[in-house]
Amino acid sequence: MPKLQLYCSVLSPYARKVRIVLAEKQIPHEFIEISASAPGSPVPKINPLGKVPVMVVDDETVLYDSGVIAEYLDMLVPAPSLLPAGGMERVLVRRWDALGQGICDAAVAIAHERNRSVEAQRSPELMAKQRIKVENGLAAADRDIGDREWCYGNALSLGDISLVMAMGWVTQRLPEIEWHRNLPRLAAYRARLEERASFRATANPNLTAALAALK
Ligand SMILES: N[C@@H](CCC(=O)N[C@@H](CS)C(=O)NCC(=O)O)C(=O)O
Repeated sequence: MPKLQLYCSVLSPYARKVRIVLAEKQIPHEFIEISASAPGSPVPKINPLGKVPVMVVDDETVLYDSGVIAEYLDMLVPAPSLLPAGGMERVLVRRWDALGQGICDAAVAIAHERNRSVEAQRSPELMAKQRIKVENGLAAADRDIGDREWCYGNALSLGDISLVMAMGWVTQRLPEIEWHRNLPRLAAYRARLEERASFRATANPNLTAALAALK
């Protein structure tokens, strides 16, 4: 097994995705809690994009972003498989991954805009535009998953992991988007997955409190 070092912040939803993959596959690794943007952070020296998660393999190969790291881990430890081996099946699971990722990107953009210290610089148009992406993305997930247990096939995949990390972040950071009221079926899918050991182990305490408030 190569030496694996994961640089990430426990608050990062993208890092949570990687941590769930590591937990599902029980892959030994060193966890380095770090903020990407704190003064003096080593992250920009490791990842030219200055973002977490970043994985350093055997002190030489740097991997980013979360999707690439997940793909590498799935190759390194094939069971349980989180990505079909190839063909259209793999493409479709990567598309689910992209949907979760895209919902999360839009939610993070809203939060960044809202956190601008100068109120006059905040753009309500940008926030509204990103909110539509979050809402449409969640509605598409609800429609396409329907009553099925998993977003693709008969087992957990990277698609489920990305979707649930995105739903978790939206619920926790943008509680005004009350998506779970409009999409109870999708909310039940998420609640079931959040009960898995790997999801519970990677939920931050605030998220747990947010979930408890929903019950
Ligand atoms: N597409 C990237 C997104 C990573 C990302 O945006 N991470 C945030 C933390 S949640 C970050 O490091 N932001 C710092 C920055 O953009 O400067 C992935 O999936 O890994």
